Amino acid sequence: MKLTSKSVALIPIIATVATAAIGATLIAPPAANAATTLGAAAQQSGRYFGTAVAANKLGDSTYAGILNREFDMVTAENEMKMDATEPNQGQFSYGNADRIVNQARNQGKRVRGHALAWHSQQPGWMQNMSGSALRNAMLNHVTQVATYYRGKIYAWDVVNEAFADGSGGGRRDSNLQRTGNDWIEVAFRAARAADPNAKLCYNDYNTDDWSHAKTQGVYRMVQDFKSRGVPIDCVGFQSHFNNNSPVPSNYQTTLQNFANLGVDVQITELDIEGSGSTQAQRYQTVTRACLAVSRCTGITVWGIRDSDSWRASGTPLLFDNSGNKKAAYNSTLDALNAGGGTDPTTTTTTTTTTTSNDPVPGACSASVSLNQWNEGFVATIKVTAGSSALRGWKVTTTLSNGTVTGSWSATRSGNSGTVTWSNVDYNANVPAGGSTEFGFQGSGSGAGLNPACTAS
Ligand code: G2I
Repeated sequence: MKLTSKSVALIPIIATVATAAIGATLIAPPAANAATTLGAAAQQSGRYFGTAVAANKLGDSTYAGILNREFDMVTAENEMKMDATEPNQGQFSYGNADRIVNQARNQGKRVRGHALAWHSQQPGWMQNMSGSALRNAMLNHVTQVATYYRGKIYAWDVVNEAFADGSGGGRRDSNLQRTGNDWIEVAFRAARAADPNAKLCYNDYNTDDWSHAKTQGVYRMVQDFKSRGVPIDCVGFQSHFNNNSPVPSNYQTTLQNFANLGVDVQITELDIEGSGSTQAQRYQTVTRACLAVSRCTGITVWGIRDSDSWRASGTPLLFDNSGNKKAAYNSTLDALNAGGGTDPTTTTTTTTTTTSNDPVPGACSASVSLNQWNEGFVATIKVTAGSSALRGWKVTTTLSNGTVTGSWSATRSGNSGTVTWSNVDYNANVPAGGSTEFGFQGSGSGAGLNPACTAS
């Protein structure tokens, strides 16, 4: 039987895993047009495939070779954290972070920023601060770092790991939390003001199982933020898995339920301890879960080779210590090539209305997800390419009784009446059938936006 990417998709996981167990050479040959790298394979459905990068490894030719070949999104593993970027209060240090950002951008890769505010990895001067002095120092940090990298970051982990483990579903105690429960939303507003075009994410671990109290706690926060217009665009699921913390059977449900709140979801620090076919199967399960959720925009693994991992002894990554592809690499690539439904229909919450127009060949369509409350609204516009890729796009919207007060991921002309939006550099290219999003917030009513897209 000749295997095409479609027929591979239909083979039960067990069969794929059995093949993977025997060795990489026996894995079903990819279809003639299948992509041969993780980044290219993810791009087929408009997604990315990224990795964490350490600045001090960029000179390692094996490491840099795999990085440049396989990945199209980069996260600094440690170099953008608070202790690295503001070692002394008011003195910012971007050398190592810049090496990663510049290397990525020179290679045409995008960057996830990690992380603006976190209870951990605080510089010494911040660790013992409290009250308004700490609140102001945190806000200044968010503003300075997001401003410095303005325009260069696809998505920021604005706040990292702010919820407690265990059964309560509440916030983690920390010096930042003790400045007041609103510290997270204030950080998000500061980040939006500093870099209006970056997607702003909340990022955490142990939030993969829908039944866990921590997952529910984060969900309620995101739901609350969306209902009050706090600028949040995405939720990151770190997804550090091992036998004590396995991939939950409801993982896809979790991703979908968060996406249904009107945010993108991203797998931000994936690693799965193990080896051979068991590990390969688990990577495939995670990849398929992302592909099945239209707002799951990409996957990042937390390092390149096993030896690069913070959990090196658990061999949790896609390349072995010598840089060879593991069975988990092949199963992940196969899953990406088999594809998944990037569903251009916007999923909406009860307070949301959706309109869309069908793409015609070579053109594009736009749909709106509107979150309206008494005095204002947040609109997310999804631009979907027709049967040809887009190299640039324009969307017009109508605002009869509202005014735009802020926007992201598009340039704008006008703020009421007919408002015209065009792509920014990083979202000009949309693959055939793929999609990208921009958004805006406004005062008044966002009813009747009626977005119309043209390729430009
Ligand atoms: O702990 C795994 C990840 C959990 N989510 C947030 C991520 O930011 C976190 O990454 C890890 C890095 O992979 C480690 O590399 O964060 C750790 C610190 O929180 C990083 O470890 C640090 C060590 O603590 C330092 O002693 C060391 O100097 O790595 C530094 C550079 O190797």
